Amino acid sequence: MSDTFSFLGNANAEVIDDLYQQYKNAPDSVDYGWQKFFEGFDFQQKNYEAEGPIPDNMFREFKVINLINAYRSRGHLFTKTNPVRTRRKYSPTLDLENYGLSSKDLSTVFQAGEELGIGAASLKDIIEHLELTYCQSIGIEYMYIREPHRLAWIRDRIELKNRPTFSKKLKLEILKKLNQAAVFEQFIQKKFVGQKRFSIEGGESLISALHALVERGVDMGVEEFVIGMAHRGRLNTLAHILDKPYEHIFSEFAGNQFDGDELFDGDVKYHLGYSKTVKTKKGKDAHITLCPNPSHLEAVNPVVSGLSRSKIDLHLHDEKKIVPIIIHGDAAIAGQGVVYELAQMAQLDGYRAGGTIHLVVNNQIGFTTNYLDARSSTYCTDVAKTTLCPVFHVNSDDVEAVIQTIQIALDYRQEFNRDVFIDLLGYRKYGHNEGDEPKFTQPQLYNIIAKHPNPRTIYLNKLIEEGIVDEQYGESIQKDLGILLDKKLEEAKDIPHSVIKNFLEGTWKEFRKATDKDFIESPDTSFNKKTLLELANNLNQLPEGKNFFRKTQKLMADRQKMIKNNKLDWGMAEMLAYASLLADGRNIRLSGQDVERGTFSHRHAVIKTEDTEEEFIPLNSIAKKQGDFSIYNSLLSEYGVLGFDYGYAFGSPNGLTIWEAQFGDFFNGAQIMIDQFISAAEDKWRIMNGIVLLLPHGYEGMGAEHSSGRIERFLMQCGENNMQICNCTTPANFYHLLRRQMARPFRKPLIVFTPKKLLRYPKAVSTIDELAKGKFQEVFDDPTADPKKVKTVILCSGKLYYDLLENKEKVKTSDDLAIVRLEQLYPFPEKQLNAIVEKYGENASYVWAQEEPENMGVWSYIFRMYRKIKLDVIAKSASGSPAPGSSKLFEKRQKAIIDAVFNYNK
Ligand SMILES: Cc1ncc(C[n+]2csc(CCOP(=O)(O)OP(=O)(O)O)c2C)c(N)n1
Ligand SMILES: [Mg+2]
Repeated sequence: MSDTFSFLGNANAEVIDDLYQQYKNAPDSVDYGWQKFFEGFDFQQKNYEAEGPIPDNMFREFKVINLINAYRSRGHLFTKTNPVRTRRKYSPTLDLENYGLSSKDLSTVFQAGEELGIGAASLKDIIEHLELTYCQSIGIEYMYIREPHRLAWIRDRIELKNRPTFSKKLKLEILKKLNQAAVFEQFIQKKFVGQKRFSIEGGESLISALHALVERGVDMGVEEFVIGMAHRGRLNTLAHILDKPYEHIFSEFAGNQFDGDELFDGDVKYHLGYSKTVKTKKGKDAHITLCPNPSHLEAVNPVVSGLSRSKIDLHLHDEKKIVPIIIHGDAAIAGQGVVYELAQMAQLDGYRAGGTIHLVVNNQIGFTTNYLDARSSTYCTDVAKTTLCPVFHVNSDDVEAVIQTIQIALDYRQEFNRDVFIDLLGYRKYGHNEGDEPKFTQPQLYNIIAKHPNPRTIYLNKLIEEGIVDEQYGESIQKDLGILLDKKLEEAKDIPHSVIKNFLEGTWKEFRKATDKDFIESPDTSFNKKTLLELANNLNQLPEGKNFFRKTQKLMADRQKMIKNNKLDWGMAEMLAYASLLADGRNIRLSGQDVERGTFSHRHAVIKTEDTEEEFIPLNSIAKKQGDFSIYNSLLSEYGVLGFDYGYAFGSPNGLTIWEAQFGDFFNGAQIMIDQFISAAEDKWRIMNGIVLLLPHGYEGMGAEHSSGRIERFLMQCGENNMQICNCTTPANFYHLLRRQMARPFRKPLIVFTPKKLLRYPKAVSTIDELAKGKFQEVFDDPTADPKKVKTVILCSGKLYYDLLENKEKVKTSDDLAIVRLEQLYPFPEKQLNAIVEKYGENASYVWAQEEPENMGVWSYIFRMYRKIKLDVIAKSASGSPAPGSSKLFEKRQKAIIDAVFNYNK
């Protein structure tokens, strides 16, 4: 660095110096203000000795520049954004003295005003401009943005255009929306005393913000909005943004059971999803989807992103036509790690959704916990900085500032397709819910809040002062809405059952709910053999004229050989399942850690050229007309990524959406998605989802981790056909299972425990006929057992079968043993098992064998599910961890299981 500006003595010198060098090379490449500034600097330099002292006025110009930059980067710390509390004190302040200036300089005219676009101006005017821009109701954090054009976009937008004018018409509209937000809450407060509604009072301008977002968005070409939000303000959002009829909301308050279905458990009113096409004031359509939301805060976020992405991929084909909106609480956004996971996903190829608008309903409290105990960071939004997203902190009592912020944020999002955060600083009028007493924990604050006028009153008074409306107007809009709400409450009394309107109704209209009968047997999933062979051939061709790694060429040759020898391994069957679905026009999305190659190097769905690392995806060139195959190595997250793919599957019921865990164990990082969504969504929200989870599972002496995908946890959560749990032993069965997922007129989550050892195990192969014909087999009987000789029927699942088979083939005296495999654990294949029992008779002994400890695996589940026979168990003894660390100990225990099986009844 040259030291032209080193006298400034801090980081700014370096920045200005760089800028100066840039100016020297190409004057037009720097902002106009800086051009003028450097022109002046050069002029001064020419007129003084080059080595001579910097003239005092020049020196002061730099100090003013320093001050301007201080406002830009620290101004947000000194705003008037908190409606009910004085802010914490930060230093250094923006006082002149901290920048080497004093009140004596206030009337001096500085060239540095050019930098702000106001031309040469007195220091007083410069400061006034800075105060108005950076220190009123909006605080802006953006100076850390590294791309100069994004930074300049925000700076110009706020410094040059930060004086919005709202027309009288718009002001009346803003008042109307605030009136709706406030009066609706007050009405419910009166009519449903003490009932939980998680009022938005104190943050009513959220509704104004969302309304402005939709109106402006549609004007800019946005067609859809996908919203994820928690409890706070949800009913108000449903009523005033998604136009959910008041009478339906009131009917739910009355506690009516949901329509029709006794088996459908439903959920509390502030969790249900909803979607609707609403009309904007210009008569244009806006399709808005509010995702159903579990209590588990922030869990819905990746679902919103995934759903939005599926809409982009499948029908919008343009990130600018959809806006994902996530509404956070201040405590939740700071405390929940999934927020960080999603922030990291936002710009990744496989997980981007065009930039999310994050709105924080910052009421400065989480349940009873003060913000000082809720985070270490200054702001609850500080996670935004990890990915250098701009953050706006706005006083939510100043509704015009809120709307102005929304406009900038939306424009920024549409320009750059990046995430943007808006921190709406308000308060919570009541306790956490309406039955809660906040004065137990925040007596002082709630004394202040009790006296604080609501945002509607504040805005009404502002408009009265401006002469736009009078007091009577305010009273009349309040009264009119009250009359309407009374009428709707009466109408609600005539609704016998609450109506649950399926969110994503249109997307799912061709699917029906599954019944018990659907699971008795699997549908035919055969596929024309000739076409399958053609697909297999196309799949294993490398493109001409490209340079591939020798081992890759061998891999393709080996796969060709597999087809010739009619012995298809696991990876091949998986690829053919995909190829056959793609050839039928289905889209497939597969995501997870290292899925492109496959953790165990068995998939190779993405092949790279050796010299340029160019990607080749064979599955995308298997047929002239085919569906899209998308595969993405994910970031190292389970919760966020599974949530995203689950959301994607919501939007893509006609495509196959798969998430694979690196090892089955690691799904537990995404346990929340399984508990809150995958296992329970249909029962709570009456929505289906066809997500597939591939969880590598099996005991191979790798230690306590990497062995178990925790089958027991999934089985424990099964009921009412909520999901399918399978553990296949043949490539063909896995192939049919994947095809089955698309073959039925309904969708159910599918959890597949996938093998590791079997990926290369010589006996775990299938023929092309086994793929081309038939269907998924829930149970495999022992193909060699003679029922007349069998005394013991071993029931098992997964890879243990092959360990037992090896031994059976070794031990000649095992004719009295049948080894039966359960390939599907849930829905429970009762009919198929009954046939087994009928075949081997009631006198045979039935034993469940598993390699997991007795307190894990399938044992306690099958013991509960199949009570018609006496069932014994062979398993390792109960244990705290799934498997031992020592491979010797593992082998010993594994042998003990096998010995116990073969010595049973002897
Ligand atoms: C993951 C999770 N942990 C705990 C809770 C229980 N809980 C419900 S609301 C709430 C406070 C949330 O505070 P904040 O995010 O600021 O939202 P607010 O209620 O203030 O709008 C808590 C702790 C929850 N729902 N989810
Ligand atoms: Mg809060």
